[in-house]
Amino acid sequence: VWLRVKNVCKQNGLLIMSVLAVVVGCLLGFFLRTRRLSEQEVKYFQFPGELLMRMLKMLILPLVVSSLMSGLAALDAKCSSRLGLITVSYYLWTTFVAVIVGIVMVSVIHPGGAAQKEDSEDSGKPIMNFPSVESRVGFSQYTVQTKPTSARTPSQSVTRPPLIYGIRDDNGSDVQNFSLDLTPPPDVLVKTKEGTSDGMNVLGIVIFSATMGIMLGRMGPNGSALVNLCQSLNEAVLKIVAVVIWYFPFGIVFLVAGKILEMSDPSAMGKKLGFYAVTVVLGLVLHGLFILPAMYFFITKKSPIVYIRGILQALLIALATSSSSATLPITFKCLLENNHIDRRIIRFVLPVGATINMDGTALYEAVAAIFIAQVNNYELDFGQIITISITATAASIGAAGIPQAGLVTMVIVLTSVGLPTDDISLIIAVDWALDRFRTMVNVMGDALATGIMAHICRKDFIKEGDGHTLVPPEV
Ligand code: DAS
Repeated sequence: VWLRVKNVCKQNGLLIMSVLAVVVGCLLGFFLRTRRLSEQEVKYFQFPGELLMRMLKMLILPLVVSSLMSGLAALDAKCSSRLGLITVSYYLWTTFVAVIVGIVMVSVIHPGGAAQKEDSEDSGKPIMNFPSVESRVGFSQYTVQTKPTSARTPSQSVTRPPLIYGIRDDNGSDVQNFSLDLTPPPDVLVKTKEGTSDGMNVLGIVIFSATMGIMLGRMGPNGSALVNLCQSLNEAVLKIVAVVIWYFPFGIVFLVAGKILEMSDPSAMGKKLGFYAVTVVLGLVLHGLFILPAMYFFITKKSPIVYIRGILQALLIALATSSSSATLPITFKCLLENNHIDRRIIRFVLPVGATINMDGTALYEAVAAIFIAQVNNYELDFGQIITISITATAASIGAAGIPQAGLVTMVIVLTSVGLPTDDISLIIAVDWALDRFRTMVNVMGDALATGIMAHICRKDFIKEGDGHTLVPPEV
């Protein structure tokens, strides 16, 4: 109990400091706007916030690579049974549905304001040119290059070799074969005011890590050395994230104030942020309180209301701590004692869910990415929307069950479609609140999935004794 109290106080301490940081950042930003600072002074002032963004970017790759590889490798070792296969398929399906819900909500509500065809050169905003997509396959530049776009002229050398590519004719003529070229074409790299920031080859890295994780799992003992290395790396990175998170409040003050100094119309942005928060919450409510319970009802033909009542305590801890990992023991206890789910099912489905199943995070990252595109007046094409769907799903799998992990992996989604990652500072002001709601949906998704798997696999076990002790046939 003491540990739980200490943990909740620690989280609330972080919450209170985050809220205070946003308030202080806003007040400071509006105050400094009256002081008419020079551009150089604004730059110096923004540095602590920029430092926070660089910390997040520094953590992205080790966090995603290690959590994907260790999570999927561990999963695969147990995934020999029907339960594992159905569980992973169900998790991927609900995460993708959550992303689609988010995309529909943000496209209908359009919180970033109607796209005006203003010339972004004049507004001092990052200049970004999305490639005119000539390929007719899926999501354009990031997967299959059937024809070099006009931007890919022979003289423009790509800044980094693609992770995976086929053989192609480099003199700018048609591709001889399909090339799986995951390098963002030069014209998609975001050209900020200072120069060209690099667009990370994120999709390739995510695909590589996921594939490697599954392969390592299939290798059994031969792959255990690398799996252990990834697990240690993941734990080390999570400890660094836990330290960085305590820097958040300080960084948030300068990020929020620095953004307010830059904005041409802060009050309009405040309104857009309000609509953005409403869009996220509506999407989370729709997915968490309607779609997921509906899936539970149609599969188990049991009342989701009774089931959800059994996990209310876990949902409240998720709201308080904004950490699905910290909530795990409570969720386990609720499912075992209140919902009478067999512990063998809980022991497998729940930890896997806390690792790879984050519907709330996936929905949130898709909404946030499209909101940032709207705020920057960029019309995303179909290929980029598909890319966002895939990277938001993958980023949520890579996100850890700790506070504001979704903010860290957000960088993946933004860079996969060449959006300015610095605009994360726009949404950071409300992230501490939205994090709690998306964590609740993450926990809800894992708990309902456990009930569904218990129903689907009920025939795989022989009831014995008091009817709750289920013995698998092989025991
Ligand atoms: N707070 C994370 C969790 O614990 C979710 C997120 O940051 O998106 O699930």
